[in-house]
Amino acid sequence: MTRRTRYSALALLRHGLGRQDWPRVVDHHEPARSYQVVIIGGGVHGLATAYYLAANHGITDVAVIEKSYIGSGGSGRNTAIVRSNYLTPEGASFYQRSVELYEGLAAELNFNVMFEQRGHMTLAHNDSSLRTMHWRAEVNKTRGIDSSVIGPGEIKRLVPFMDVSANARYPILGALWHPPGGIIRHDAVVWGYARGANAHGVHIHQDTEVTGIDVTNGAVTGVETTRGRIATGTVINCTAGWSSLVAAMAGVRLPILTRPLQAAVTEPVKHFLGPVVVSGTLHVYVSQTARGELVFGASVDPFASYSTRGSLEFTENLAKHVLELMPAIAKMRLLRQWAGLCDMTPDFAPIMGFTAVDGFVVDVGWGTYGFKAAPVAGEQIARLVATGSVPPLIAPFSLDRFENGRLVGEKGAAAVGH
Ligand code: PYC
Repeated sequence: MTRRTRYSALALLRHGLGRQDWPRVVDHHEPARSYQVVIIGGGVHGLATAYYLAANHGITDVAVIEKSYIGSGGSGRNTAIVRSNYLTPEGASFYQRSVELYEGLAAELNFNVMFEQRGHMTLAHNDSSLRTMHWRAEVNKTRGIDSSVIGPGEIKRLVPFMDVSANARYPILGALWHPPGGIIRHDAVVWGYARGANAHGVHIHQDTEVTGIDVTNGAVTGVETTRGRIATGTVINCTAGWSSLVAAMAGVRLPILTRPLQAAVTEPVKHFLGPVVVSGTLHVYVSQTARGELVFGASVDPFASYSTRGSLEFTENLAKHVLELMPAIAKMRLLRQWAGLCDMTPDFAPIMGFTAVDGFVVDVGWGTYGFKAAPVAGEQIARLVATGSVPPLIAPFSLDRFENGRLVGEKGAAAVGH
């Protein structure tokens, strides 16, 4: 790190006693006329990529362009779940690296990201989902991932309030149990990466929108922004929600449909829920935050849209499904609901790598998996840009798989049916 105040107990004491202000986490800069690398999107993917370009490869002449404020998109709207219990060998290895990076992130960034590995439990209410859980567990084990199928007795031990009796309307036959999974403070991850990148000299331009990408003779030459033109030979599209529109600016077509994903949070109550609990059959996942709120999510909305507003239909269905699982919380009040945008690909796997336009790199198509992938995507895309070659961990996720038919079917690892 070139310049930054280390956060520590001593620094806290010094600032408290001296009544000093803390330095800004992100400095303000006027956009330079050119950068070696321009990253579009100041979410956790863009910021992580900028951080690793600087920290791992010494590439610091980098700008992150964000049309709103950092973390205002999917990075601040997800339900903050981290896990690596995926269905495909490619997906499991990739997300496992992300869990490893998350485990070391607070120390790496000197920022408390509050990662709590409380375990991740995916319930099976019928034979076919139990079969998928066994499949996932076996794939996971081949990747060294701690993941196994457990029965109703063990589920009851881990989540005592859960009704595992055979009389339940949707009886619980078993679950995929993944102890390293958990939850994290998503805004802290955004700010930690931003602070790290900023300290290395990366420029983070908020309130700055990319309005065009200049391509000459098949190669990127710059971006047009609401604060002027910036020349560059490398543009990385790290957007979510608008990734296909941004790619179209460079003349690149992406097989993406954007759909909202809604979530909601309750008032805080005393702690009673340890693991993250997921029920695909009931289209719901729930975790309890450190403050005691329950955070719920469901399936993506059944239509393409760029709306980030919540709907009453979502809340009614959510309540119905949650109460099948946890009738005891019927009197809890929901405080807020919101939506984020998910860029869905045909095989539910992301698109990472080079495109037909020289210098235009994509890190997009994250569907409902984006937040948990940010550290590894940032690390690997930075490596791709720095070395000019595709790292093996992300090679399966290239755009040309939709032409050559080598899809990475990851729908079976979705938290809920979509
Ligand atoms: O894949 O774990 C997941 C997830 C939870 C919410 C959205 N995606």
